[in-house]
Amino acid sequence: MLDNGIVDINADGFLDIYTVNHTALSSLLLGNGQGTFRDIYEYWGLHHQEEFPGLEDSLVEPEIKNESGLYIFWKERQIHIKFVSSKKSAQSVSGQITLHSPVKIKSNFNCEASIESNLLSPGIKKTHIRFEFDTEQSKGRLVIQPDMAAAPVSFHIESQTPLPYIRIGRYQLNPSSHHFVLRLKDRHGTAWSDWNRDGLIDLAISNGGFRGKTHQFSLYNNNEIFVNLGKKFNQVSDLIQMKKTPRRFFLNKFPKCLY
Ligand SMILES: [Ca+2]
Ligand SMILES: [Ca+2]
Repeated sequence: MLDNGIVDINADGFLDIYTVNHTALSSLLLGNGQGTFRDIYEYWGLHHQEEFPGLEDSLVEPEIKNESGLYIFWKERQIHIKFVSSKKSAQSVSGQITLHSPVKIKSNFNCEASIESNLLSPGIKKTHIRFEFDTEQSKGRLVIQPDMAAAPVSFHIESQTPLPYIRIGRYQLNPSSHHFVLRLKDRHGTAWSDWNRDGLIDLAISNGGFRGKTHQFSLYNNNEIFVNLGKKFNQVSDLIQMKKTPRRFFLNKFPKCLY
């Protein structure tokens, strides 16, 4: 756990707890004043990516009940793509993954995968991975480890794979097209204040600096502000156009930025 906030989130007089830890699953724990807490993170709209709630990194794999599909999820800072099929198929299950990060293929079981990297700028690589699962087999898995877990990950799955077959994150949600982007936040710190003075405490989250290369990820790496609506938080960072930009560099040594 990297940071936490201990505040009365739901204004019932009892202190609650919110935790952040880089790209990992957070907790939003409502206290009852008796020393026990109820985790409501799943329900209050603080997911890393609105399109794919349940994408956050976890130590636990989503439960897969041998239902045929291409399961894509984060586990222990690695992207897992798991192929499950109840019958052999002549149709290939293949695609391409693009990341703005150096990447290692940690394992590929019943899956051919190859890396093609392009140097995007000093220290940042744009990496393409082509993969194809052996559909003669009932199971396969590709595990890749990006150097920067919060860098966006673009998928293009070939169109012969039906969209309901593609299942993303803990909730195994289907994407709306064969091209989709997964984006985890690199959440570092929290601050709580009743920003709009409506009696409900609101939340600001600071995100990491991509090792001093924030300017190359400016579309994805802004800090976040959430307004508390009572039983849900509403992301308003874009509405107030809060942008994170590098301000200063340290003497040409490690390119650390101040924000
Ligand atoms: Ca409370
Ligand atoms: Ca408020």
